[in-house]
Amino acid sequence: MRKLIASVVVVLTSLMAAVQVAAHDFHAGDLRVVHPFSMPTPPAARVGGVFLDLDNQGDEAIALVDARSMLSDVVEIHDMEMKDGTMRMFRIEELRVEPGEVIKMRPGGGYHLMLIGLKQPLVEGEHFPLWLTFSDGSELEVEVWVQSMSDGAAAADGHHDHKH
Ligand SMILES: [Cu+2]
Repeated sequence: MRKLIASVVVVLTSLMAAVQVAAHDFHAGDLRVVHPFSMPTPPAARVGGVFLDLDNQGDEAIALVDARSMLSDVVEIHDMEMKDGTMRMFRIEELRVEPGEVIKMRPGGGYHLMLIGLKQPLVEGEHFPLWLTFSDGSELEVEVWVQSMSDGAAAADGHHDHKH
């Protein structure tokens, strides 16, 4: 009987794995950093984007103030705006997350982290560490998954289903 239950559990677990797109998250106190991902880059690319969700589950605002990676000279926090009919991106000093707020970074617009001076291409399926610094002085190491936009966005959004 015990063996039967064990195999049922195994089957259920693999079914669930097949339905859900894999996601991962990290915690810095009351701040949850959900599913950091990058899209693969062409061989000669000098920049790459990192996308993640910042979910402030605490009572106080917190801001992302810095980021760094071994794969690029610098990592900047970027936002985007429409100017004269074209989308341009620009660096911001910090990204503030209010209590209860979830900021979702997605390819194609808005906030993102920019790897500038990329030392090697970002290859589908690979992972790399990224260090985030927050306004309370804390630092968090997260693992960035390199995956195509649809996979990365789906995984990050799937992770938020319980909130809908
Ligand atoms: Cu940018």
